[in-house]
Amino acid sequence: MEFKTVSVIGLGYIGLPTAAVLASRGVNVIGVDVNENVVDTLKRGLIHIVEPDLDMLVHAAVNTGHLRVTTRPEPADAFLIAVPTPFKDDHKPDLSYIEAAARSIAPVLKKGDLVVLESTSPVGATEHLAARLAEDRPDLSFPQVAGEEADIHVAYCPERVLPGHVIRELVDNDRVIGGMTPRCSQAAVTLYKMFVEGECIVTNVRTAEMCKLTENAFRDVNIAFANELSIVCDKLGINVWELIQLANRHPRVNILQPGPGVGGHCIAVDPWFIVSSAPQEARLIRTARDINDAKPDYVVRKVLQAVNSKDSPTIACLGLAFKANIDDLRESPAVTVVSRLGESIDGRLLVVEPHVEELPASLGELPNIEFSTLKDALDQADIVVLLVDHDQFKKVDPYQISGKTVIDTRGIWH
Ligand code: SAJ
Repeated sequence: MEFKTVSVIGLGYIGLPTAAVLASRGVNVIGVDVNENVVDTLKRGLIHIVEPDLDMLVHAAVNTGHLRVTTRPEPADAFLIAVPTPFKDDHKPDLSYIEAAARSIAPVLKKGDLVVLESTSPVGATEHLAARLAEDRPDLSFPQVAGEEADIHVAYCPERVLPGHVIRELVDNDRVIGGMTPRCSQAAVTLYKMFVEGECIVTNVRTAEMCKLTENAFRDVNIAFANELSIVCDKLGINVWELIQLANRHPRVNILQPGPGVGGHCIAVDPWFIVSSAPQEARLIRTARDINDAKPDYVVRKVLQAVNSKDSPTIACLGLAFKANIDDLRESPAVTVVSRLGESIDGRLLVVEPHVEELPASLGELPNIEFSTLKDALDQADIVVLLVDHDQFKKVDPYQISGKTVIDTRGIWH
């Protein structure tokens, strides 16, 4: 099987780097995104997201002509679907972007094509995708009916890259590949071997879907354990970071770090896909979500207690991103903490986030919240709330915070 042209559907945090890496291997890549602004930006060789080294790679791919971007799918030998899978208000997965991707590629599919779903998805989503494609293309056969003889090969292969290290991890990480039939898996392995140096491990489609959810649920449960420990330790007057360091000296213990909550669009979302598939059974996974989701409010209560003993204090809030050294504020617990503090405190809040240019709109609307430099905030604050462990904050000199009430949710100054 040969893939001369590969189409990547969805040019976001996963689709765009994947398209660019494939193009850098000499493959003709057609990048498709429904957002015209994104397509216009990319056509100019620029990028709309922040990820180290991605700008150079995209610029080169567009300049050499190996990456072409458009809003409408065109024929290709393989289609990689990397669209968002958020959840709805009730925490049930929203598959509408996958369905829209299926509708958009169905008209250009031809016999022999491979379709791979990369979006993090609930178990059964790939079969759902294949069913939608079959509905729109009754002239072609699909694996759910034709098995190994199908005209179209369908597989699931989850992305597992860590934001901030995407380009390296795309190439180095092992890939789990679940085809709807062994031949589908084989086709997908051939495709990924064009740029993946890690191992491509084959399984069935439902196991591959569950594997991705399991990885992120495992991390969520481990962080929930750390977050619960931090609350227990507050009650007992124990330094949780020292405790975890000591416990982790045991050869079979590896506890993650407590924080102000779990953010981003993966770890805080994906475990819900397991819970919604097995609500009675997935009790630990649901509890972990609840514990992590409740952590921002716990931090807010701690700050309010500190405020109580002071006369209209000035509060420095350090960090808004969902984790260290990135500019991504999506689902960030730090933003939740600042916004709740802004609503409930009369005093001034000086917010420092070195990775963005201005406050997000939701915070800018509150009159008592100001965007500040680190120096100004530390000079003026009575209370310092550390929300993100950015490198800049780790370098703060102890004298800059001495005499102030410090609430360090990440344990960088403990
Ligand atoms: N966090 C803690 N304590 C920790 C580790 C993380 O509070 O010890 C918090 C972070 O501050 C952040 C959140 O958890 O708010 C998530 O950060 P993260 O670094 O754990 O994960 P993500 O969301 O950046 O990326 C994860 C990764 N999954 C795993 O490590 C199992 C990545 O490999 C996945 O590709 C990505 O989700 C994804 O796209 O699913």
